[in-house]
Amino acid sequence: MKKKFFGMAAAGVMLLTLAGCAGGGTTDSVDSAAGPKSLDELVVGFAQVGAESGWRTANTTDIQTAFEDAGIELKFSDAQQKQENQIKAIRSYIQQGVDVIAFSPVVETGWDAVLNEAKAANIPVVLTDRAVDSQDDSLYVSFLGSDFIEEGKKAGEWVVEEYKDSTDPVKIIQLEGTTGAAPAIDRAEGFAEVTGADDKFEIVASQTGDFTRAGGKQVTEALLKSNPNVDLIYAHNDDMGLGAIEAIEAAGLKPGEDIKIVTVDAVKDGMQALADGKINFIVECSPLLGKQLVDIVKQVNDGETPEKRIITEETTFTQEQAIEALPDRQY
Ligand code: GYE
Repeated sequence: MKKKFFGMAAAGVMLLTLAGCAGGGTTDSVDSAAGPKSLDELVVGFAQVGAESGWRTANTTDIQTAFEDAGIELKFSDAQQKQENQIKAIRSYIQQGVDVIAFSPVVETGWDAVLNEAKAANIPVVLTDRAVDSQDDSLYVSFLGSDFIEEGKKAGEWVVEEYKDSTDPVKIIQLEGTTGAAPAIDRAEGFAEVTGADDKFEIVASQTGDFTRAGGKQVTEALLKSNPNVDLIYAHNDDMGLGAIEAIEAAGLKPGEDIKIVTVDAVKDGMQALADGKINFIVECSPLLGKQLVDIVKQVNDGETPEKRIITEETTFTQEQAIEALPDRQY
């Protein structure tokens, strides 16, 4: 065991040395002169956002399972929703000389420095789930995840349809995801684009609940006091919607009836609330990215160029559809 570890470490040093000889820092793919490694020699470092939601937990499990099934070693770190922790984890993966780094950036901006360090070390980076806002797209080999603007639009389209016969103003509270995170920015944008076409739709308050249940509850409690006549809550994820349900019930109102709720994700707890009529509509966002991430790692290892942008396929759910889908829902 010890011997094998030493052998692997020595191979890692050799790879780094070779990369150095090849003039590392100028390419964004693995040094092909070293040839593909066998899968049990590969080491991938994954820097996860945290464990803020049901979606995130399902995403972590799916990624860990996929790498285990593929027989590829996965180093895992949880940044507890802090960018500085994620940067530290990425730097440590660079130092350890992993073969590929994958991460889900907690916020969009502020990654260029650390991604340039990975590039200089010739370690390919894969973005999973969330995007970075960088001018330089040579800093990552592929971005695998959902189209969050599209998700926001789908939420908005349901709202437009639901209130199509109403001439009264529709007062909306928006529970935003983590400030500066791609899904928070884009889900707000897509929703505003669709509902903004008719000025009867009024976003009367919009605040972050940080993608957590506790955050959604707390923000809703406070916002219901200043906006007692709200018609609908648009939450950027199920967990915040589930928190909002608690706050609405505590205020003596009926979620799904007195105040309608639209969310994004479609995790089991959200789907149950939709089936129970407490949420009215959910836009799906799939956390099952593990197998596709493994495929990207294999392609990079084989010296192939993965697709730069891989968009996850997703659907939407009404109450009837949730009741039908629930028994087979994996997460
Ligand atoms: O919707 C939310 C999670 O980045 C798509 O992060 C992900 C989002 C997901 O906390 O529940």
